Parts: sequence; structure tokens; C-alpha cells
Amino acid sequence: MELNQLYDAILAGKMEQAIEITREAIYQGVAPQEIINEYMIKAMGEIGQRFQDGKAFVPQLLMSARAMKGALELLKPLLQGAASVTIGKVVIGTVKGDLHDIGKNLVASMFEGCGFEVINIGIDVPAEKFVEAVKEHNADILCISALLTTTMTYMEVVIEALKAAGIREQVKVMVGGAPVNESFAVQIGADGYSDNANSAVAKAKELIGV
Ligand code: B12
Repeated sequence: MELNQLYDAILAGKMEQAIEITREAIYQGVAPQEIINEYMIKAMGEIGQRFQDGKAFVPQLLMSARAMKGALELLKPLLQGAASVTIGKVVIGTVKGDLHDIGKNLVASMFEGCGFEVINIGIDVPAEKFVEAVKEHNADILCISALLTTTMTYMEVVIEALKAAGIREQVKVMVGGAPVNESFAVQIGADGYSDNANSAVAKAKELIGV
């Protein structure tokens, strides 16, 4: 079994093949992090680049996303850590107007695996829904995801809505997604930023002091 075939399968949008190779890799004891970071995310990066260069189109993006999601499902249970107590509550969602959820779900799985309780409120989430979820679940951390330059500005709208609701000080806000960076995070008044799921958890722990 060649793990590069997983990269190829995701790039070609072949879900069954991606699942099969992932199953085999798990069986052979390859670390889930390696499978995700070295093959899956790289394939999604490549399809994104092809899309940008006009060499791939939306249906191909969808097929690749479907293949990655299918294979990721197998890895999810393996990302669960041994933690028996919850170390914090995280509400996570993708902003209004934005339908990208692969990265968000990966961040959510990583948090779960590291012992956080995660409330995943989905995609295309309006500010009021973020506020409601933080209130309802008394969240320690709010994670906001955006993958489009046109939707990332909405993250500030969410932070303003938290302020208007009087709960901004009760929750740490983390932002992320491909177009987001540290200086943007600072500019909109977020507490933390990370460009990947692993360091997102480390940053969250730092923010809530666990
Ligand atoms: C898959 C994909 C799609 C799929 C999404 C399927 C799904 N269910 O998610 C579909 C086909 C639906 C899609 C649609 C569109 N897409 Co699209 N898509 C992508 C693609 C190829 C991959 C995204 C992905 O899943 N990456 C893999 C994951 C693991 O990485 P990630 O999302 O970045 O997440 C990681 C980090 O960013 C971080 N992170 C993410 N969220 C958060 C949150 C927090 C709090 C933290 C701390 C960290 C964090 O951790 C994650 C894990 O490590 C990207 C290209 C790219 N390279 O990003 C384009 C891309 C994002 N799409 C793009 C575009 C233009 C579109 C469309 C407008 C296309 C169209 N003309 O219709 C639509 C918009 C739909 C909408 N309203 O949202 C552009 C955006 C350009 C821009 N600058 O705004 C990109 C960059 C492609 C390109 N190069 O042009 N897309």
C-alpha cells in the first residue's frame, strides 16, 4: 500500500478508493495525524491551487471534499484522546455566507480528541446563532471559521454581536481558515488565531489556562 495513492484518490475525488486506502493505513498503524496532514490536507491544497489556476472546477472541488470527508470519518474515532473529563466547552461554526466545513470539522475533531466538549453549530451561521450557542452552552471558547475573503469580515460582526449581548468577556474567541492570519485576528479583536487544527488546541489551552 502506497499512501501517495491517498493523495491521488482525494485529488481525483475518488471517495471509495480514499476510504479503502485510509482503512488499510489505519490497519498498518500509520498515525492519523500523518495521514491527515501529509496526504489529505496536501491533496485539498493541490485541488484548491488547480481551481485557482483555472485547471479544476467546482464539481471537482466537491468530489475531492467528499472523498476527504469520507476518509476522515474513519480517522475521527482515533483522534479521541483518553481524557475522561471535559477540560472546556467549545462552540464552533462557519460564518454566514460560507459553506466550507472540512477544516472546521477537523478542528472540532481535534478539540474533542483532546478532551474538550464541542458544540458544532455548522455552516452559514449568522451572528445571533453564535451568540445564542455561547449563552446556551456557557462556552469557554468560541471558534469561528471562514474560508472566503468575502466572508472573513463577518467574523468581526460576530465579535460585535457578542459585545452587544454583554458576553464578550465571558468567552475567548478564536478565528481561523485559509484567508485568516494573525494580524487580521488582532485587528478584529479576536483572542487567538491558528492556521491548523493541532496548534488551535494548544492555543485554546493557553487561552483558558489549562
Ligand atoms: C473544498 C473547497 C470547496 C468545497 C467545500 C466543501 C466543504 N464541505 O467544505 C466547495 C466546492 C463547496 C467550495 C465552494 C466554494 N469555494 Co471553495 N475551496 C475548497 C478548497 C479546495 C479546500 C478547502 C479545504 O477543505 N481545505 C482543507 C482544510 C483541512 O483546510 P482549511 O479549511 O484551511 O482548515 C484548516 C485551517 O485553515 C484551520 N482552520 C479552519 N477553520 C478554523 C477555525 C478556527 C477557529 C481555527 C483556530 C483554525 C481553523 O485549521 C484547519 C485544519 O488544519 C479551498 C482551497 C484551499 N486551499 O483552501 C477552496 C477555496 C477556499 N474556495 C474558494 C472559492 C472561490 C469557492 C466558491 C466561491 C467557488 C464558486 N465559484 O462557487 C464557493 C463558495 C461557496 C460558499 N458560499 O462557501 C477559494 C476562496 C478564494 C478567496 N480568497 O476567497 C479557495 C481558496 C480556492 C481558490 N484557490 O480559489 N469550495
